[in-house]
Amino acid sequence: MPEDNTDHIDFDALNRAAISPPLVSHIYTADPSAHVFNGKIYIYPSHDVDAGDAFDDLGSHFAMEDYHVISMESPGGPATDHGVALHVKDVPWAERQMWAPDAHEKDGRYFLFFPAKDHEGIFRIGVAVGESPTGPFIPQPQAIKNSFSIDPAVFKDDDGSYYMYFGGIWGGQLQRWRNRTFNASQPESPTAHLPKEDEPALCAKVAKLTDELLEFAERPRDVLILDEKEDPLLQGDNERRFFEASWLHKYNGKYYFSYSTGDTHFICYATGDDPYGPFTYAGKILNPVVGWTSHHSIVEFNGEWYLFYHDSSLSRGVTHLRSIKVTRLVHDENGFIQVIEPYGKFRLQE
Ligand code: FUB
Repeated sequence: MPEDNTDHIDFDALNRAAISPPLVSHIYTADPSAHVFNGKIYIYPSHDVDAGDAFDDLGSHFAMEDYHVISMESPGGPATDHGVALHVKDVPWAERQMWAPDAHEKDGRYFLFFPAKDHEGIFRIGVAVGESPTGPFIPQPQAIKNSFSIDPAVFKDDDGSYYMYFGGIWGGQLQRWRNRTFNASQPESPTAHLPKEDEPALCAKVAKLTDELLEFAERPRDVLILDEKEDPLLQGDNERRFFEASWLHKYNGKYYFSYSTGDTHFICYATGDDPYGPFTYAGKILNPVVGWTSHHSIVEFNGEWYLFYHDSSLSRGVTHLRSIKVTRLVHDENGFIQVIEPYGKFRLQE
């Protein structure tokens, strides 16, 4: 993931125009997965730090070590940091890079789902369990069996089933799992092992979780995204194909799968009639933010919908030092989501 060239940006003007301030500014936070538990908003973000690792296209500069939980009584209100909820040193199977997490609740217990590189440098997804939405969370000794790649997002359907959506290309290693085992062959370039531009794009994955929410109940399946002709999106369709940052929400009986397009910096979505898909591409949700990455969640609170997202405005463009934000999200009368401009009329220019 290359460092942004942000020399041309007037950050004072951009921050004045931004539709949301950072929700917290005493630490850097990113990848906000928001949920409503017991009538209150809990956000499970990455905790960005500057560990001094050089920028590269595999995201080595995202060297996060722990997770904090942030809570809010309402989207406009103050945000409370509940401190360290889980640290990598307490996770036996994990070595580094605590990337985008998510959490869910079942029967009064709370489950933190998180990706990290194991001792072989392979991304896996783990679970840690707590008695409170703010942790602390006790990690399982092993990662979820047969888990791989990054960015878990857990959706609870109306029938009580829980599904995990996950995956990310380039630094997220999804392209190395095309044949069900990790392809360790060189080169380590983030774009090696990807399909060709005119081939179907790599898909995010989805798997139902077991009743205990500690393992996959099935082999992960592809989250297929179709175009308007019902053909799979192609790998070369960079403005629409899946890159990372899966999220699933349900609105008026439809399933909305949203995600980041990575190197084109959009949050997009596709809709379907089943949690497994297929999904049909439906449009953009969020235009590019400052910083290379974009990552979000969508949650309903008191009858309104909200987009939690991040940008690098507080760090004045440092791609791995991001801040979580929130804004209203509107589904129109046909169920389409209105596109959000993160800085109003202020435009990011190349
Ligand atoms: O925060 C590290 C990585 O950056 C996340 O896992 C991706 O989704 C991107 O936001």
